Amino acid sequence: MYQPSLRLWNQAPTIAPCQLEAIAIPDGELLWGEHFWQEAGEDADEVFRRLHDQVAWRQDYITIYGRRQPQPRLTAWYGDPGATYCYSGLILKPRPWLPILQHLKSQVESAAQTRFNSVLLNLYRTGQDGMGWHSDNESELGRNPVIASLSFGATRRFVMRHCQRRDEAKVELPLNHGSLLVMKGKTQHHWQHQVPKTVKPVGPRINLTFRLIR
Ligand SMILES: O=C(O)CCC(=O)C(=O)O
Ligand SMILES: [Mn+2]
Repeated sequence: MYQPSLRLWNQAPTIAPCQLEAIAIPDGELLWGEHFWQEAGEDADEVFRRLHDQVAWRQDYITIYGRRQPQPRLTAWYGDPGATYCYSGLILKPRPWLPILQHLKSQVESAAQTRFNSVLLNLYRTGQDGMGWHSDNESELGRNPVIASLSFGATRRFVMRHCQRRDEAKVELPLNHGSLLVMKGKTQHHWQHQVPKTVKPVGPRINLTFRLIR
């Protein structure tokens, strides 16, 4: 699964406060909880089912090189009133919080020791759904945003590359059922990330990225 040129998540992790492991990368800060949701004593399968059934999933369209095409995944945007988010030419007005999302938010806030007011959800239906290279660096996220990424369902590869130093080894994390990855500090200035498509048969995956819209 891993390529030798990649820096792996489990190289010399150190335990940080809030029981997440710090992963050392240049020009960025990552915290990782491989079994975050299970360690919180919660049922990850049940969360997947509830999110799958209760979230108002939508198919958005984006224009790439003049061609309008469906995003290769379903999405949803929830948050406090006024937490409007613009990315890839889309303007997302928040839906009001569902109880399940409020519960997830409070658990993640206590682990990441910060406050969030919104969440972007992605549903990757099959391996043909994915997300291309990008940074979460929209102006409404502020200068050094904390992005907390919670995953349920099938494990997908999450790959990071340094934007300025292409000789820097890529970082790859298998974002598995119940895992939490927090990206903070200067990470969004210096790194891009993606969830590559795969021809391997994989089941559905739901990812939530909690954010603070300023
Ligand atoms: O699905 C993931 O793990 C990544 C999602 C992501 O990068 C985003 O929503 O901006
Ligand atoms: Mn992102």
